[in-house]
Amino acid sequence: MSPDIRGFIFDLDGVLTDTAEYHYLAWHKLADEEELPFNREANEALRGVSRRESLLHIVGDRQYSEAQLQEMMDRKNRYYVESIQNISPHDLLPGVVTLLDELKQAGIKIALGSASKNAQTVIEKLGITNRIDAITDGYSVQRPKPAPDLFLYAANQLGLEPSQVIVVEDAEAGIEAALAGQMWTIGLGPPARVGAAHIVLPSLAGVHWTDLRAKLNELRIGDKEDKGDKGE
Ligand code: B16
Ligand code: MG
Repeated sequence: MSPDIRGFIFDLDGVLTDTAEYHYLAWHKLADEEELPFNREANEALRGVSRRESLLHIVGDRQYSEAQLQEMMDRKNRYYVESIQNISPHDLLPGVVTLLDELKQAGIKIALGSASKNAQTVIEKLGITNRIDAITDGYSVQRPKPAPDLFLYAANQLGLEPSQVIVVEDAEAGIEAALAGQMWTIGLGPPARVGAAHIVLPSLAGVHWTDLRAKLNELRIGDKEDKGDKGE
C-alpha cells in the first residue's frame, strides 16, 4: 500500500524562500563585534538550527553569562529583522507557487513548520499567509529540530496522523526530526545533507504534485520504517 498523503508541512528557510543569507550576514556582524571566528563554512552547520543553538555553536568554548547570551541573540535578531524588511513575493523560491496551487487543487492541507520566531512576518511579506492552513514556528514547541515535536504539532494542527503528512526540508536536522516523527520526507539539496529523506530533489523548481505522487507510489511499504531506523 502506498502512502496516503493528506497534508504537506513546509519548512521556511531554504524551502519556501532563502532567508539563510540574511541569517548569515546578521550572525557575521555579531561575530565580528564579538571577535568570534565565523565564515560561510561555519554557517552551513546552522541550517535549520534554532537561534540559541546557532549562537552556542558560534561562541564555542568562550564563556558567556545567560544575560550576555540573551543580549547577543536579541542583537543578532535586530540585525536580521532589519534585513528582511524588503522581502516580497518575488523572494519565493522557484516552483513554490505552482506546487502550493496544485496541492490546494488536490485538497491537500498545508502547514508551515519553521524553527524561526520570525516565520509569521516572513510568510506575510511573501504574501502566502492565506495559502497556509496552520503555522507552526519557533514559538510553538520547546524542543527544536531534530526533535520531532514541531512537525508533530503541525500535523496535529492539520488534524492529520504523522503517516498522512510529508515534510519538505532542506536541513539534516529537519529530515531527522520528520523521520523521528514517523512522517514521509522530501529533502531539498545534496544527498550528503538530506540523503536520509524518502525523496531527494535539488529544489522545488519544476516539481509537480503528480510527479511526487508517482514517486511516493514507488516506495515500498516498510520504506518509512527503514528510514526511521536509519535516523535513530
Ligand atoms: P530565528 P527554518 C531556521 O529557519 C533557519 O534556517 C535558521 O538559520 C535560524 O537560526 C532558525 O530558523 C531560527 O530563526 O532566529 O528567526 O528564530 O529553516 O526552520 O525555516
Ligand atoms: Mg530550512
